Amino acid sequence: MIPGDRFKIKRYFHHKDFHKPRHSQAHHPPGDVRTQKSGTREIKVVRRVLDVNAKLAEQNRRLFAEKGIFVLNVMSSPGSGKTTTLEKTLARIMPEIKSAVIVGDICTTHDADRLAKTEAPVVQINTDEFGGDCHLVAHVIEKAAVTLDLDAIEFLVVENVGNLVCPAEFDIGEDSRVVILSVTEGEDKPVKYPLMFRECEVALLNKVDLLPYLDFDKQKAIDFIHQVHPQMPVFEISAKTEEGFEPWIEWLKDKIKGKAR
Ligand SMILES: Nc1nc2c(ncn2[C@@H]2O[C@H](COP(=O)(O)OP(=O)(O)OP(=O)(O)O)[C@@H](O)[C@H]2O)c(=O)[nH]1
Ligand SMILES: [Mg+2]
Repeated sequence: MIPGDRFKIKRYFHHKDFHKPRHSQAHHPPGDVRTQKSGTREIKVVRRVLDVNAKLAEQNRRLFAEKGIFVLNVMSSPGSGKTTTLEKTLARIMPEIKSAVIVGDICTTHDADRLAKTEAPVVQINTDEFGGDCHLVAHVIEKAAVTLDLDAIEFLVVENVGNLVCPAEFDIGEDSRVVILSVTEGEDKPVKYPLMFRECEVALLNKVDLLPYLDFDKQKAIDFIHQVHPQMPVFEISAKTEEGFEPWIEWLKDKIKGKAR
């Protein structure tokens, strides 16, 4: 068993058109990598997990390319505003852009319940019963994705598990990655968790409506982002008020249209 073999999913469908019977195309790479421990052996095992994941991510990428689906992986610390940003984003781009969501959490279906109100088909992945993986991996995404009607969507957004570290290490076959940093987290997160900011294409600086009440130095945060990822586009937004949403939505639509069949 590899991390990510351990999950359960719950599907949300609002339109019968989106319904498609699940079929078992699960990949089960050989070997129980979790049982091997310590020293150089552990390093080899970790590398093997990443190698296996990379292969499965490439399979996902080929599948999504075949279907002309643009896949976005949204990552951040817990509570930065991933779900709120997606609720507001989907409300703006649907129904023009046919969208679906995969959402990863350790426990609960709270986020899926919220996102299902957008009328996008939503698949919730929970990792709790099986050890609570703190990130999504490629073959979990594949299992969730094949429950969707991939011929009926052009945009698949994945809300990763709230965590600023591990999700950045796992390719899931996405086209692009977005990191959300909220102004309540402190300016220095990009330099404390550089991999996440290096690996993402765009950063959203969220909760700017709270700036008048905080000591947060916005320019300092942007400078830290550019220290680890020079020229990274940073969109300043409030998912609550939708301030600053236009450039973000424009960026996203361009990306989706660029991938269209
Ligand atoms: N003031 C303000 N609050 C926000 C904003 N965006 C999100 N919030 C609030 O922040 C809290 C967390 O937002 P979520 O969207 O659930 O955050 P999340 O990143 O999806 O959280 P996890 O999935 O648990 O990691 C909620 O109470 C939101 O209402 C914003 O732009 N401004
Ligand atoms: Mg969320």
